[in-house]
Amino acid sequence: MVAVTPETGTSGGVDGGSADLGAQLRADFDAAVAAEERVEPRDWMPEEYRASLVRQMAQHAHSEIIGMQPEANWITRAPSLRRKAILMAKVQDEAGHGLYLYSAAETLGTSRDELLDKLHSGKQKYSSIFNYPTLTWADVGAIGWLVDGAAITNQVPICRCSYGPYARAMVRICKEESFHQRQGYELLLALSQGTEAQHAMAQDAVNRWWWPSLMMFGPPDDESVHSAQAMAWRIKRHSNDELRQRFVDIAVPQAESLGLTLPDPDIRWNEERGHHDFGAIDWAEFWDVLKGNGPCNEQRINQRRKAHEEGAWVREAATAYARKHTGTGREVQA
Ligand code: FAQ
Repeated sequence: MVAVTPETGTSGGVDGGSADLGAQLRADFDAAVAAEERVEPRDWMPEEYRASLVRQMAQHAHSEIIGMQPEANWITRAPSLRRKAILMAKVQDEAGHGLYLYSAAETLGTSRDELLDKLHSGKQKYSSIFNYPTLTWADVGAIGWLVDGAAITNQVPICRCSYGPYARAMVRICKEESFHQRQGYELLLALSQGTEAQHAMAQDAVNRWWWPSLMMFGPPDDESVHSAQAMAWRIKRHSNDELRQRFVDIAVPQAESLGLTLPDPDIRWNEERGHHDFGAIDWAEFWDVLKGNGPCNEQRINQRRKAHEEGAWVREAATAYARKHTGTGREVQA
């Protein structure tokens, strides 16, 4: 991989008169990616590659921190000290994931401040899944089992993403998500095997979270505008539909072990395909949630903006502390 120097410039910014050099850099970049070499922050990369990574990583980071809200809703009402401690640890982990991902995105020349501004102004997205409410304690289990389960299915392949800092951040994130998935499964199993009312609560949560979890993988392949290029650049390794199918195939036997059903009468094993068939997803609902019309979009973003405003004093104190101790006056990122 070619490191960025004043001659090569950054991100496709090869100065006029150097068209040959530009073509060579791009050819070297394409060859290195095809050979499974990792792209590192100081390597030359096409501007579109950089922008595509910032878009996906920012959306991923935003999802982690907004994703703290639905479960945090239950911390004060967890049914036991053990459940409360587990839930607090999980929600803290999600904040940590956001931090790794914002830091990884910063290596592409963007700042956390800038990304948070774009989240707060609605210019960047976060996952559709976090716009649904957590109505009962069983939702904490359903989120762990289904939402974290879908997240792992999607994110394990990103550990092999061509961009080094993103791939490395994903290794630790996936290990933690795996713990999250198991705690959700264990929580749902306890409810499923509990009283009739507890079983019904678990079933109701699974009924509400199943379809939105399938939507997490993004639109069907023929409507996925970014997939082809992201796969060519080895940012994504599998298409949205491939990963969605993988998730369904994993979830079906797990639901059986839990003693719960999935709210889709069309799920059945297809011997010929070697996969489970499943029913049609309501894509109108997905696009509507992305437009801001989900049950909790407004609540989530308002809460996020409020938390940011209320944290201003912490950022100011950290900046003052850094000035005092480094003497450089360097601003601390928000
Ligand atoms: N929600 O062309 P594609 C988690 C947008 S983390 C909202 O297929 P792409 C952990 C997409 O951005 C969950 N928007 O896009 C946790 C694009 O719009 P744009 C987040 C969506 O990037 C658990 C447009 O639709 N995970 O859960 C969604 O190739 C529990 C066209 O789509 C990641 O971000 C959606 N579901 O594929 C935390 C993983 N799907 O940007 C707390 C990394 C699509 O042009 C508690 N990201 N869109 O305006 C990815 O793998 C990909 O970005 C996809 C989308 C698969 C999400």
